[in-house]
Amino acid sequence: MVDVQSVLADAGLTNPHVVEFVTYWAGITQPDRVEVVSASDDARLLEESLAAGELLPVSGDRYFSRSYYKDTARSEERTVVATSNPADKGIYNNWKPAEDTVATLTERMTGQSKGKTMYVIPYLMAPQGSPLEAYAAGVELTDSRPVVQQMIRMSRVGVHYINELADQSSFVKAVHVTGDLPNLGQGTADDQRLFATVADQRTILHFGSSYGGNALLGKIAHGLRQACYDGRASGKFLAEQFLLLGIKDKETGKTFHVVGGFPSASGKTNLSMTMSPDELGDRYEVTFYGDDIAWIWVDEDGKLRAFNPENGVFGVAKDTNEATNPGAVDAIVPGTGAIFTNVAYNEKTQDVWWEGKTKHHPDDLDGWIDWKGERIAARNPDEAGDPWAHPNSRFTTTIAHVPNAADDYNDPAGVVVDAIIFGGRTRDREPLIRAITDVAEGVYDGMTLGAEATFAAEGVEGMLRYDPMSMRPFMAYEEGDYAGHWLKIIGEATVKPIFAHVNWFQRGTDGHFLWNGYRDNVRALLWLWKFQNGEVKGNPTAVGVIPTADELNVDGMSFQPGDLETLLSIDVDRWKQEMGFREEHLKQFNLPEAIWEAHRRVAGDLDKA
Ligand code: SPV
Ligand code: MN
Repeated sequence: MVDVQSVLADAGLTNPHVVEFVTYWAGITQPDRVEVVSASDDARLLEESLAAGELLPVSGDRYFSRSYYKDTARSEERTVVATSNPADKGIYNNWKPAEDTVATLTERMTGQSKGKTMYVIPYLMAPQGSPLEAYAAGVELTDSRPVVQQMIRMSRVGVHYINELADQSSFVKAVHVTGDLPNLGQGTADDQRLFATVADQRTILHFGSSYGGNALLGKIAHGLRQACYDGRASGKFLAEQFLLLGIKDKETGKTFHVVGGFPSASGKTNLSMTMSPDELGDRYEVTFYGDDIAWIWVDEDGKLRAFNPENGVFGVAKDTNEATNPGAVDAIVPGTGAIFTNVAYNEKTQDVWWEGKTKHHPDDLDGWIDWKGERIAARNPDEAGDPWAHPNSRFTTTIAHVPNAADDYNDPAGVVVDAIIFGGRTRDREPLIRAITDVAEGVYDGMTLGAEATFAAEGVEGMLRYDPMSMRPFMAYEEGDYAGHWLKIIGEATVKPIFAHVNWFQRGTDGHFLWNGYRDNVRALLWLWKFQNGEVKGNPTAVGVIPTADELNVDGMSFQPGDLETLLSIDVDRWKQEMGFREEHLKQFNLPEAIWEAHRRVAGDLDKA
């Protein structure tokens, strides 16, 4: 048995609640060694992983990591939220009773870290000193060294974050056990994996993966699921899967801060890291705060504020290139310490590649191995459906390496939220942007957020896959209560944010995109800023205010005839059909009356249109 108490004491981790927690779980998982880690241990841990072959070197002090081939993404079916209150059961959260869930996981984890090291990761999901600090601290126990290296990039890791806590008992207890990956029955009826956030015990127990959101417990399980629950239990904040960006007007020195929710494959990472279009770059500078999570609260002056609780970016590698996301490309260059997971790797040149990094894969196949470790030269390199990199391959880097990171991204006071936007990939109906000034209508719009199903077979033609607030996989309690909590928090702000819905993905009948997208998306947000400031009036419709063609700055852009008009108008018939789909979707939840009133108001205005 490891003497946990002396290991923690030697590391200066004296918080008695932490000692108790680590001792208890070390007794269950039975590691051979226990080690406390801080960010300053990164270089040594990387050396150890290179020596052990867990990581392979990528040129310029960067790293390649491969996960087990059946362990390459979050598993939503195996993820549950457990509490002692059945009223927390929602449509999406896979609610389970806390007691049974803890018992099952305790049993599954028993003895599973034998022969391994248990790393103790004290972390903070917030800039240090923030008003939400009581909800931000955590200690993750993991038996995977690469998980430590990822956590060091994605959160703030160090013993002092826990020692300096005002309330020493206020930290999330997070336990990650990898398990015997080849023998967990992934995807079968006897799947042993289980990823639980025991929200009312502030305990996260994840068994059976070493990948991303299943294993980096600070990120998704704490930063979203647990924080979603804590935000409502405390009545103090919202935790959302939102990007956070700023647009600075260099003439006035003012910055417009935007948070936004986008269902997957709707361009959230690219928008979060975007830059000004060339024509507007002299005046406007776009700054990066976060690509995946925002915590939002009302400060003592009644201002709505937000920060990104993360310290890094765990971005999808596929299609990341100079044109789609130049900021990301710069953030993973040599010297950044970036980690690449499940991309293709060249054993000779120590280079990495993924689909969309360049138009065509490298011509010289020598040395290349695909994400599963197969030699590319030994197979048909162009074989359809057999990509070099896994479609969910990732890069991990810190915000400090993002070239346009905002100067104040680390400010514990956060920034004032001016706008809340939603945007799902939609091929018709949704205009480029529609502004919503009414809070209930804004929350209603978030609750009806969705994106077109990736495969036609997934649903009815023209019907979205709804993803309320882009929180479908992270909702911690009942969706109607969630909407009510949103109304409460935004209701407390003395200056209301403006809401807006955006869509960069409208297509013509021949399939072409009506809008260029990428950096030009900033133009829609600049219109929103002007609208909020009363500088433009827009064109009011049943579903919000849409820019007129002369209000939207499209200098330097070109359009096919009629496309700009389509982008700046609504298809009333398609909207009426959508209202029927929305009603069915919303009926599943125990919604506050204010949301139904908003729905009826929009429906009534469409009938008059
Ligand atoms: C997501 O899946 O929404 C992510 C990546 O942000 S993961 O951390 O794997 O959940
Ligand atoms: Mn995400």
